[in-house]
Amino acid sequence: MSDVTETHCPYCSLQCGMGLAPGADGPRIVPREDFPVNRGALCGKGQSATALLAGGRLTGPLVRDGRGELVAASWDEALDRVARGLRGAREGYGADAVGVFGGGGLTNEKAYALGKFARIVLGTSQIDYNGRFCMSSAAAAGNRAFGLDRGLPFPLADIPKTGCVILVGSNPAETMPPALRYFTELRENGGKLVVIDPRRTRTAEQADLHLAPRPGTDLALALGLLHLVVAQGRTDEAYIAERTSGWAETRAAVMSHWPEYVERITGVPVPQLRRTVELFCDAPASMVLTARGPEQQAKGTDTVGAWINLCLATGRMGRPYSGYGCLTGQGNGQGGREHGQKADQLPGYRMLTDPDARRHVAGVWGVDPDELPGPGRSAYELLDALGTDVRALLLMGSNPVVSAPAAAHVEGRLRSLDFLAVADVVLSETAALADVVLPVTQWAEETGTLTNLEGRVVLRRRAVDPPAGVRSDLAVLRGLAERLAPGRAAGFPAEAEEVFEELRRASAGGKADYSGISYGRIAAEDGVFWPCPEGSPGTPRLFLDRFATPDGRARFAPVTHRPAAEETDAEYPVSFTTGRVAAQYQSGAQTRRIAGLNEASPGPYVQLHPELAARVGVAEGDPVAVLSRRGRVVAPARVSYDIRPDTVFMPFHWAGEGRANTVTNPALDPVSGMPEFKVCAVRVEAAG
Ligand SMILES: Nc1nc2c(c(=O)[nH]1)N[C@H]1C(S)=C(S)[C@@H](COP(=O)(O)OP(=O)(O)OC[C@H]3O[C@@H](n4cnc5c(=O)[nH]c(N)nc54)[C@H](O)[C@@H]3O)O[C@H]1N2
Ligand SMILES: Nc1nc2c(c(=O)[nH]1)N[C@H]1C(S)=C(S)[C@@H](COP(=O)(O)OP(=O)(O)OC[C@H]3O[C@@H](n4cnc5c(=O)[nH]c(N)nc54)[C@H](O)[C@@H]3O)O[C@H]1N2
Ligand code: SF4
Ligand SMILES: [Mo]
Repeated sequence: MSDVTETHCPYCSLQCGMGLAPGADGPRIVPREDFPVNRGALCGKGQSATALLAGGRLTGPLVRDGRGELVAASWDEALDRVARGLRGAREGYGADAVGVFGGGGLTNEKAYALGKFARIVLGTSQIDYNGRFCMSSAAAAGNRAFGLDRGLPFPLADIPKTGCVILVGSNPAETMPPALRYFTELRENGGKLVVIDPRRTRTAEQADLHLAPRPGTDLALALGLLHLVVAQGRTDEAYIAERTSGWAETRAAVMSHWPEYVERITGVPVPQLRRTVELFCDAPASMVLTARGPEQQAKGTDTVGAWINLCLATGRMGRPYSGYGCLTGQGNGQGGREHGQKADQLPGYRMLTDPDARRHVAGVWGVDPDELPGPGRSAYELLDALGTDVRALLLMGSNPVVSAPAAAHVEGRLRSLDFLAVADVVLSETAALADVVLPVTQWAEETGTLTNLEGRVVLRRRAVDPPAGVRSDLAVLRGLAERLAPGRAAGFPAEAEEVFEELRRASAGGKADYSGISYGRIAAEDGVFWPCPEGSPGTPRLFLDRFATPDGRARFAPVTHRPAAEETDAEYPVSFTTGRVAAQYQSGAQTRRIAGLNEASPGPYVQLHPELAARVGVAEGDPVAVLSRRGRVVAPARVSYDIRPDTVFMPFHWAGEGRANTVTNPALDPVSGMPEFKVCAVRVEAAG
């Protein structure tokens, strides 16, 4: 028997396979060359992930004392305090005065248990999670067009086999380095890569063609490309007739988006639009992949809809090596949105408003369907309501003080709560505001499943023992259920596989059907793709025969361009956009505590073009202030030709003076609730 435990990285949605073997100073990472997604490769974050098992993490519960300090406490004391805080809000103001905020990094089992806990222990409708900030627009557009939302409708291994990929607002060279290989292989096979990003990123450097639109204009860009497709007679009329609905209205909507008009909106020259259409349509098969660039906009759902339109009109959806896909982000960005921590959702991607869904899930939970609350608010709306009608919050797996839009406002809302409990691995900026901090086990210390960006359900296995003072999220929910609804505590087992077995039943017959998946099968098959009803082999490729809509046809979205929620003007003349760097993860709560990653990326910066830098009077490394209607941040200038002169970029991984989200606009997409992280209007000044 080998002493290597096969498990997965704690961070992003690639869920790279890795092995852990016992070493002299804690576990040692050994590559899993046979795991198909990453074939042994790991990025710097994955390679250093064991560091946080040893140090920099929480090792015991903390409660706020009479002097306002967080001090060590026993688990009983901490859980009693949380139960009191949540019960107090409920008794004083009603069940909806208690909020729950989850995360897309939580395992399927945790996401499932958290949703169940909110609905049948707390009885609140006020639950949502950080996935709203991540891929909710792509999810909404996918549901609208295909009747189903799975990030990629095919495995990553299909990418090298297509002829052309348009990668829209995605920077895998930094955000999923081991996946870059699929794009390299595509080009080695003669396929073409088009990258659309206002910045010339390390990903854009690899492209055959790089389009650099003004932030927030992807909707116009996609419509402009489809206009050219129609004008050049390159639509696939047989496919449109056989497999889609709604083309006539969409075609009409597209016709007003002339190339010259689109060039004016986006700043992308007409010849580049034409070249993109050529590359996309000349290839026998092609793909459009979006990530946060086009999605994190107040029109993200319509924007993704427009990219899907392009795939449908050219007959490139539900055919081999073709189609639209969204690259999800967090470790369980996919599964976390399927099992009920979303405001409107029940397990198996069922909807809370559907009477059959309520009956089925209430049956599994052993409660009356009428007892289940209705849909609650989306994530930002929930954060915005803290301290007003939501008086107490249980937060598990997110750090909104750094990652929410208009973060200074959100921080104020969190401070105005009557009671805040945070379950986390580390003392994040948000945990530091809590009345009670519950320290939880991490990836390698616990078992659970996650669903990666391909829809592949993988099994993270426990490889090491946690420190004595920490408990798993599942044990935390169990402990709280015992205190708040003892008769229901048995429905909250601390053992992950037991939760998964119930999740299988709850998801059976739903869109995200996991009933045929078991821990044993996942281990034997390198993961299993949902939908997977009992007896099914799983579904690596979706929609080859029909779409998941009632009539089996994909629906076009008749969308037209609209401006960003906040356009530039004389007072705020520059576009502001945000994103990621390779060595830091999200709010940085975990990665800022790892020495090697901090050396690689020690702090925030403002990327700006030499022309803008000269106008403002700053040189490389000088402090620059970025001001919006929400607030002001300061960080060193990074002067670079790799960005449009009318745009500045900041990574959002840091707190304090360089917190990018102090500046961002919380304008929400009306369908998905996605905030406009990728564009707002700012003024840039020298801060020296
Ligand atoms: N190193 C690292 N990796 C990560 C993460 C991390 O925090 N750090 N997070 C994970 C998560 S949760 C996610 S969601 C993914 C995100 O993965 P990505 O979507 O690849 O990451 P971002 O950097 O947010 O955005 C991608 C690109 O969008 C561009 N962009 C900005 N505005 C616009 C616009 O208006 N239009 C277009 N077309 N592009 C625009 C930015 O310049 C940026 O290069 O990464 C995952 N992987
Ligand atoms: N300006 C700007 N803002 C953004 C974005 C952007 O592109 N620009 N991107 C948005 C996106 S896509 C995302 S996904 C969000 C993410 O932002 P956050 O939701 O803040 O994500 P993380 O920083 O990963 O926070 C996860 C927290 O949970 C803890 N944690 C990790 N695993 C577990 C666990 O198993 N249990 C518990 N209880 N805790 C755990 C971590 O230590 C950390 O404190 O940020 C969004 N914010
Ligand atoms: S790409 Fe993502 S899953 Fe893979 S090692 Fe890096 S952070 Fe981990
Ligand atoms: Mo994300």
